[in-house]
Amino acid sequence: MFLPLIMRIDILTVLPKLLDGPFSASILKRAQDKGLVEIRLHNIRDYSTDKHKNVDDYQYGGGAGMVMSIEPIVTLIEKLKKERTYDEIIFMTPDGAILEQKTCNDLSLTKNLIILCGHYKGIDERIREHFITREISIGSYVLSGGELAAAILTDAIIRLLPGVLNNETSALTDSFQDNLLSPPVYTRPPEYRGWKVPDILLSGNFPEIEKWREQKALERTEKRRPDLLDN
Ligand code: 6GU
Repeated sequence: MFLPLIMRIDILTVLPKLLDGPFSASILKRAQDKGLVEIRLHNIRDYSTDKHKNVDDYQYGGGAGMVMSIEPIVTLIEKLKKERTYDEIIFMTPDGAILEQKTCNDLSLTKNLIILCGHYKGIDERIREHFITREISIGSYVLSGGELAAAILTDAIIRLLPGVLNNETSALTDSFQDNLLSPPVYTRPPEYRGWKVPDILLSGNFPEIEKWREQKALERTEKRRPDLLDN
């Protein structure tokens, strides 16, 4: 079956090397090989007009930490925008909205995304004001840069695209899609060191197995993530 290109993601970074790995193996690689998604890494430094190829500078008002400069980033964004229309220009930053499955679902329905990876003390605020449409954090802790966060966001989006996962239903049964954690799973052997697989899973009684799974998913969610059940 022929599946057309669904999505294009342009990632803007000062450390493209950090992102070579995550996109060159397993599901993300296969999705690109199948032509379902095109991921392009752009080195912001290539757009610096500075004689030392600097992409950051001291912050106005003083204070520790360099700030990513406006010019190279805007040059790059405007070059990309000439070639296609972007649904979102996302900035990866610890002060963004915490990433949730719902956001990944929404973004998986878009066509063209730019993801800008932050670094140093931050980026010139004018980039955020005039270009960024969405700011995303992957959790309440600080990373050295936005690259690893961008890889996580990209992974979470791409695995939702039709044709990416072998079993198309499997993304639908993920933890979080129904606000429940997944139930425990087992494979062979049925007994290992006396540790047995629950009898129900070997029973062949599929309606009962389904009930058991729902029960376990609910128990696990109540115990570990009661916040998911609140809404
Ligand atoms: Cl998106 N960037 C950085 N630098 N740190 C983070 C983050 C992003 N999300 C959580 N911590």
